Amino acid sequence: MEDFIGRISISIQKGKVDINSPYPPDMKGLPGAFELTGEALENGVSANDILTKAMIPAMGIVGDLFKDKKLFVPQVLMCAKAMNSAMTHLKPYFSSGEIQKRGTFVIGTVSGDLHDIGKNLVSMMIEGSGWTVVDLGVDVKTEKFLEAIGDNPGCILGMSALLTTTMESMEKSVRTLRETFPSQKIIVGGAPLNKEFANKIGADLFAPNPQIAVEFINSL
Ligand code: B1M
Repeated sequence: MEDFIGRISISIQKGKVDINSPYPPDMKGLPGAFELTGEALENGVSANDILTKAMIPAMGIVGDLFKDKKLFVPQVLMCAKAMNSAMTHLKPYFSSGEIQKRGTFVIGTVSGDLHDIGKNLVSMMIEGSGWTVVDLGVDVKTEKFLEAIGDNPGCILGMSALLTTTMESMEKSVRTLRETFPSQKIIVGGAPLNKEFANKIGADLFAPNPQIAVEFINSL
C-alpha cells in the first residue's frame, strides 16, 4: 500500500496526469496519477487512504511550494489536473458515502469580472483538500451568490476579483449577503485586494493565495 500512496503522491506533486501525458519530461511514458489510482484501488488500497494519505497531502505540498514561489501557475495547473484525473476514480466512493466530505465551498468571480484562472486554482485546491466545491463561474451577480448560499446551508463562500472596478461589486455583494446571512463565512481573494479591504467590506478572510484559503476553511 505504501508504494501506491507514495507513487500517487509524487505523480500529483509533479503534475503527471496519465501515461500519455508528456509532462513532466522526466516521467514521459510512465503511469500517472490516473493509472496509479486505478491500480491502487484494484489492489485493495482504500479510497479514503488514497485521498487522505496521498492526494490531500500532495496538494498541500504543492500549495506550500506555490506560496513560496518554488512552483508557478502552469505547474500548479498540471498538479491540479493530475489530482482531478485521480479523483475520477474516487468519485463513485464519494457519492456512495465511503469518504466523508468536509463540507461545501461555494465560489465565484464577482459581477463584471471574467478572470477565472485564480478562482479555478482555489477551487481545485479546496476540492483536493476534501471539500465539495460549487463553482458559480465568472461574472456572478449578488442574487446568484444568495441563491447558492440558500441552496447549500452551512457552506463557506469564496469570492474572487481581479479588477479594481470589480472590487466595488465585491463590496456590494458582501454587504447585501450580510443582510440576509449575517453569520455567513466569506473568504475573498484576488490580486488587487488586501486585508484592509477585506476588513472594510466585512469579509472574514483575505486569502492572498489558495493555500491560505485551504488552511482557513480546514481550521473552521
Ligand atoms: Co485582465 N487584467 N483584463 N485579462 N488580466 C489584469 C487583472 C490586469 C492587472 C492587467 C494589467 O493591466 N496589468 C488589469 C487590471 C487592472 C486593474 O483593474 N487594476 C486587467 C484588465 C484591465 C483587463 C481588461 C479590462 C482588459 C480590457 O479588456 N481592456 C479585461 C477585463 C475583462 C473582465 O473581466 N471584464 C481583461 C481581460 C483579461 C483576459 C480575458 C484576456 C484574461 C483572463 C482570462 C481568464 O481568466 N480566463 C486576462 C488576464 C489573463 C490577466 C492577467 C494577465 C493575468 C491574471 C491571472 O490569471 N493571473 C492580469 C495581469 C496580472 O495579473 N499579471 C490581468 C494568474 C492567477 C493565478 O492569479 O488571479 O491573482 P490571480 O489569483 C491568485 C491570487 O490572487 C489568489 O490565488 C491565485 C493564485 O495565487 N486568488 C484567490 C484569486 N482569487 C482568489 C480567491 C480566494 C483566495 C485566493 O478565495 C476565495
